[in-house]
Amino acid sequence: MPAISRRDVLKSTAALGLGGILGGIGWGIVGARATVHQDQASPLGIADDLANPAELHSVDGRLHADLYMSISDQTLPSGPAQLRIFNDTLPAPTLRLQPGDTLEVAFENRMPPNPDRRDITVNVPNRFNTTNIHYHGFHVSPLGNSDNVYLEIEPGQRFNYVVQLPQDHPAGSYWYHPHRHGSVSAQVASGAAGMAIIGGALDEVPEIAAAVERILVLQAPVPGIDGVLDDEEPIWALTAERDFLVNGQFRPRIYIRQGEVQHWRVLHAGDAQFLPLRADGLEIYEVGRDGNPLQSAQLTELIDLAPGNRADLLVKAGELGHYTLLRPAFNQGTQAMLEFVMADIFVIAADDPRVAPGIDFGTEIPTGELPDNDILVDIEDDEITGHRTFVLGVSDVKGYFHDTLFTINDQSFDPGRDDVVTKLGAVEEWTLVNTTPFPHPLHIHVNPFQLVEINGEPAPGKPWLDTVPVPAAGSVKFRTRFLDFPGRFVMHCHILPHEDTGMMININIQA
Ligand SMILES: [Cu+2]
Repeated sequence: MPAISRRDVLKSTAALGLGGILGGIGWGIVGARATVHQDQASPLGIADDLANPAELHSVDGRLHADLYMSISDQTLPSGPAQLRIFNDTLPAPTLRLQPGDTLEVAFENRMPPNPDRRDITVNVPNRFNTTNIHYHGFHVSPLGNSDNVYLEIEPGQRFNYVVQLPQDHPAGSYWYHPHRHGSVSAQVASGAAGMAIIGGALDEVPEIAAAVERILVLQAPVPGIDGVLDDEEPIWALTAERDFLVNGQFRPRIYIRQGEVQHWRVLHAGDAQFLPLRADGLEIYEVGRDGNPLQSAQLTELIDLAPGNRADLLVKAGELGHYTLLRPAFNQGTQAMLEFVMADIFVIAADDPRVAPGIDFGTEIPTGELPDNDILVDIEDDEITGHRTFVLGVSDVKGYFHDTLFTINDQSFDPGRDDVVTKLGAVEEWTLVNTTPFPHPLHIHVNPFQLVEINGEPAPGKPWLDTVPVPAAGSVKFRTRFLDFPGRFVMHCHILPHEDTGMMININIQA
């Protein structure tokens, strides 16, 4: 049994009464079955166990979320901070959806007017109180009031998003975060992010369905020097993220019973540092990446997440004792990153009385092939309709932030330029070549891609991803189908200070 059963959800609906979180900015739904709200809670019911974030569940094909962004008083390990975040929570609520659902987000920008006085120059961080929302990894329209990252929602404005998921939307772990060019790094570095889960595929594997599910949203909010962040400087250095939080908690405790297998959905919602993760003494099997199932469960010692990546893990506990979820020291390009402990893990007795009654657990790891998401079929050579190469670079240009412009094919971002124009239905192979001494995690909107090569070598398992680290002075090759949704969207570096300073292109898919 999963920890959060349908029975619990129904109970929570009854407790809240209908419409407990119905926002009602113009949706006109009265008395219909409301989106279900579930408070944050430990999946084991243990008081000091890591709580899953609060959740909103779709009902009868519809999820209505009231979200706002404000400058919120929070306490970080480094002290009090004022953070630009959604709904005053770190992280924002998890959105739990099914393929075919309609997601309605009634969004309100509650931040104060922008204080900027200088002329706005594209590719210079600016107007930190202007925002929007991106549905990262969703295969949905990039137009209008859907996943449109060109929107600029100004302080005091409201906006109603309607995001229609296709019936064959791949299942998996996704997320949402602001994406307004110029303020995306400041807001994501503040902690504005939440998980989004689309049901199906992996969830139906019996061994995974039997596992208690944990959500781990990893973030390291960076406060301003004096109160609210009003300058890019505090987040510019790769080492700016110091105290990583898990679901808003610093170094939380995670409980797991002896012999238990838990399903961890891990989201890297930080803005710059990579997160290699290990939990020595526990068995970790990766079963999905960026929401998409791997071919089979892979036993691994090190889970390597770039900013934006998600991993679905099965974690199996052995001997009783204390373990850690650790980010070991490593080098990100030429920058040495320090080791730190993300969480303490306690393996407790299978019948530990602290666990709430009736929370069963699975003990098995699936051994066969994992189910595919239907539309993620291997792209073979004869399907390719075009090839392109993109060179990632950086240049010194006076007048820009730190005299730096990040570039793709020697150009920094221009909102008015179409860098790629192609037809709906095109199937392309793209090579990304990194000329810099740092890795850049490239993310493309709307359509996932199949990674086929890393540094000229075949990519093991050819995984489907939406964010791929391009190694320092290295390259990757991926294949993608531009399906279902015409319109304009972007590909960019998910080290977000790099995006805000130019490493992004426009892709225009013509019907
Ligand atoms: Cu980058």
